[in-house]
Amino acid sequence: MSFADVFGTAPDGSWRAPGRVNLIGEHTDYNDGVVLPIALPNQIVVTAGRRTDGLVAVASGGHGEVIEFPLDSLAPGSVGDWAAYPAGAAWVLREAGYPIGGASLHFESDLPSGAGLSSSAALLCATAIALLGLAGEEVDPAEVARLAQRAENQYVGAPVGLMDQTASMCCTAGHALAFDIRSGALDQIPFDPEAEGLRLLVVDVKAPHRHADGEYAARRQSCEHAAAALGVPALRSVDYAGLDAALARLDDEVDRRRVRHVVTEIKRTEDAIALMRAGRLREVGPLFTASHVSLRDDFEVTVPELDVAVDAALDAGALGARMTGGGFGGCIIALVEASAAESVLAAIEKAFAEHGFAAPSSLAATPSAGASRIS
Ligand code: GAF
Repeated sequence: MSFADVFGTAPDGSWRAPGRVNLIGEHTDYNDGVVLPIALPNQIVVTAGRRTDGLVAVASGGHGEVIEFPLDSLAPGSVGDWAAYPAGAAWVLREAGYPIGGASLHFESDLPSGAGLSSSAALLCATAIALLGLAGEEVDPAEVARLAQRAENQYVGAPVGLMDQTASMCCTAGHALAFDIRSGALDQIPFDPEAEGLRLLVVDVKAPHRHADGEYAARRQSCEHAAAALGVPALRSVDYAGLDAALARLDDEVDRRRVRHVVTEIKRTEDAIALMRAGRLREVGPLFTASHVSLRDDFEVTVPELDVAVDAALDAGALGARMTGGGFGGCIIALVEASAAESVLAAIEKAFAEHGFAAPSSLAATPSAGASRIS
């Protein structure tokens, strides 16, 4: 069903916000670190029309069910389920003083949800730019990302970092986004694997998310606890060269492993950015693999499906492979020679069948443009 079918009026415009995969720099964003995502071609499209009754009305996909909520009485937690995201976007814009009004919003998506590809951030960002667009407001994309993160933290109650929203808003086609969270610097790094005879595979391992929310919050707490014990504002302040000395000052064995992941991951991300800037993408492969090992053994956010997919990709000749996103399910990425793409995918499928896992699926990893108005 279209916007007109659901709401009986013509829309005033449509906007889009993409999902992302992170090339490297996992669980570093809430430690003031560095991340390197690309936006995907998969996206959420919102078609929107102004309303004069002070309501926001949202409808999703092919069915006509409409959820309505009054703008004036929005408060954290007041709207639940998937509509919490558009409600959170409306709430945060009002809190920040933007003069947004009532709206009818119709969402369509080809971005799988629950696959670790940032469908939540895309939903928040798409809603935010649509509401701002209807109000005639021009807002810097990085600022929209910060507002979307605030909505996810404070309205939805998920303690996520700033990577996903910034990727959805600020990525550009043909580039990976080197985002230094501490300085706020956004650098577009040319990323064109095909030009070097390579391909980036994204494979959804179709694992059900297991305790993802609680485990994510626990990882974040552990990092904050360790930073406080070390007397630094965030783990970014722990120098790679001083890592062993810092670890020796921590009593808690689990915190020590979490810190080792974060500090080594920030170093790997900086190294990957330098290699990509120098046109040496092939050499990034081993950094991907080292990242996965660290996420598996020190940060403990992988699940068997992610580990089996990575191992199968490497055994089949991938230059590097790792889980991407928050973990506990989701996707892996693998950097492969273009000529090996089919055989690496086949090897992952075979390994999944042997382990009795649900069949995985793959997506095109074309580095795409961040959120924008369509019409
Ligand atoms: C999730 C979060 F939303 C991000 O902020 C980030 O922490 C990521 O997990 C791990 O790198 O996607």
